[in-house]
Amino acid sequence: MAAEPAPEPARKGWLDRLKSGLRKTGSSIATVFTGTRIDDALYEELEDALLMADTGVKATQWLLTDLKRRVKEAKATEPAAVKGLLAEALTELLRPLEKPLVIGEHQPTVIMVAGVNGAGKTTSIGKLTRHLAQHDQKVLLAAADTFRAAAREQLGVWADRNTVEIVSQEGGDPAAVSFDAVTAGKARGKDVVLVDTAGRLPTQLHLMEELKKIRRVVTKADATAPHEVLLVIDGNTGQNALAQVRAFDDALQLTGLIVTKLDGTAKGGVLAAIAQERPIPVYFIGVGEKLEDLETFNAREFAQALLG
Ligand SMILES: Nc1nc2c(ncn2[C@@H]2O[C@H](COP(=O)(O)OP(=O)(O)OP(=O)(O)O)[C@@H](O)[C@H]2O)c(=O)[nH]1
Ligand SMILES: [Mg+2]
Repeated sequence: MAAEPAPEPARKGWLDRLKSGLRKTGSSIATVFTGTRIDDALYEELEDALLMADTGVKATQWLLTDLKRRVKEAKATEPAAVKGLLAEALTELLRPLEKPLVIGEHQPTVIMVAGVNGAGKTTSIGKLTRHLAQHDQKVLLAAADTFRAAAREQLGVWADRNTVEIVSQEGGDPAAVSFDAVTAGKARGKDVVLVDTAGRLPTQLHLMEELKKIRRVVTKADATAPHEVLLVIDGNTGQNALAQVRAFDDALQLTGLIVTKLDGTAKGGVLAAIAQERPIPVYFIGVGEKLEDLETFNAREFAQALLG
């Protein structure tokens, strides 16, 4: 295994939280390797543990095949060595998800944020705003969740906390608010416009149409926008997360994901399933409710946290 530099202190604190969030998954996968022999029973137990961790049938099979090849190549004889090889296999599978969000190629960079109800869209936008402000980016928020007054207020609170401007309109049309925000972002020289949308299920077709409309109308305000279309996924959703990724990607052509609530009871394996079926970059992961609880995704760190 290649030597990696030790993580810096702030990042380590966050890693600990990710690890404790994924502890249950980690310990059930780790017990697979406590025996003394590499045999069919070990692989069967591992298969069960991976499936229990939301890895899904396809990604689990892929990992097992890849792992067996690695074990053969390395001529491994100890279960502990197999665990190390699994970490390698998982890291490689997750690697395509590791990609930074690039800001600065457009002025402003327009980022549209979508997802099911309660996934953590608005909270993630608040955290992302802070992250961007720390990198000296001027941010404008668009409250395109116009259905509920509470939703506008919630985004307003995040705007105040971050002291950034917000475009909002009582009971307005979400696409119109988004159009205004992109236009204002251009006029006011903002670096980033973040568009918050209302939660919806992919099965609510009229609401999915509304999202597509927001996307189209944003393009009318700026022919190159939206530059990023992000899906926020609750890490606790299990295999349904994969269905969400497929449906929102088909409707909106996603450019990135934010996976939230990995500090709780999430099992984490679903990222392997996503990597295998729709490898859309995971720009950030959420590990708590506070402003600073947003981190970039690192395949090796995540694989290690997942394996305990
Ligand atoms: N523990 C934890 N809680 C989170 C995280 N991200 C969001 N939450 C919580 O999840 C709940 C829903 O978050 P919101 O940001 O309102 O979700 P939303 O997707 O905007 O919801 P709607 O707009 O109603 O669809 C809130 O209680 C957040 O504090 C996270 O990373 N970890
Ligand atoms: Mg919201």
